[in-house]
Amino acid sequence: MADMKDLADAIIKGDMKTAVEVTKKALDEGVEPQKVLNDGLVAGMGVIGKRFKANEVYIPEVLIAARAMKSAMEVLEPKLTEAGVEPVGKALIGTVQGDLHDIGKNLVIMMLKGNGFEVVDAGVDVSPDAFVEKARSSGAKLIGLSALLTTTMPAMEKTIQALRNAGVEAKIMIGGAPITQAYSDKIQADGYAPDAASAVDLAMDLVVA
Ligand code: B1M
Repeated sequence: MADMKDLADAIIKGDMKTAVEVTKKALDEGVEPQKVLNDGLVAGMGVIGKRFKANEVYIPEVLIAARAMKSAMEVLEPKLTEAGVEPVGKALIGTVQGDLHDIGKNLVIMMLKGNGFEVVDAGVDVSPDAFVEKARSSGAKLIGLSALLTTTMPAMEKTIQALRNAGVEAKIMIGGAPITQAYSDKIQADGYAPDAASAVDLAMDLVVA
């Protein structure tokens, strides 16, 4: 039987092959996709995050862990999205200019898709102008900005200003490890979510309720 601890360990070791195999096995055995995500993938990445912070591992180890997580997420994503039937809304989600972190953003996207949203992934290092252009071309009713670096937080404010100045009326939510509710209030986002699950609740409140 697939063990979520084995999956978390595979992510920690950056063992892509095992991470994909255990993810597939767990899904074949009927383990809830949400459990695979939280107890396996996110748990493993959380350990890497703590070790990186404590200087116990370095960027190469983090990169191979991220690569293992991404491969396993490719297996998991269709199962998470299967839960959604009719799209409940269209969202545009990206990581702001100067910031290349995409694991959290991708989780938010998966969770939104899993809860019935149609999502356009704007990618990483997205400039304010590019957000405006993608907001217009997609017609998304919800725009999500992610930032993981304190140095890229100001790009969120610039992006919000650019969107408002361009007359984009979509609701804007923000998130990422350094973001707080106070910062969200300060830059006049429509909402802040501390994690991917809360992002879904917030998205529902902003565009569905
Ligand atoms: Co980076 N990095 N990194 N990194 N990295 C952090 C963020 C850092 C805290 C590590 C540390 O020093 N302790 C630190 C930032 C310090 C700061 O600004 N205060 C840091 C640094 C400094 C850097 C570099 C500058 C390192 C260097 O080159 N010297 C560099 C910057 C590159 C750039 O972006 N320009 C860099 C590079 C990298 C890698 C490329 C090696 C890799 C990214 C790989 C990738 O994303 N594809 C990486 C990683 C993996 C991390 C850590 C270890 C893990 C981040 C992560 O994926 N967490 C991180 C340390 C840590 O977090 N402890 C670190 C797991 C993920 C699920 O969580 O993204 O927070 P998170 O997302 C959560 C919530 O925040 C929320 O939901 C998610 C799921 O629950 N959320 C949202 C996120 N976005 C949201 C959007 C929403 C709503 C909720 O609405 C739209």
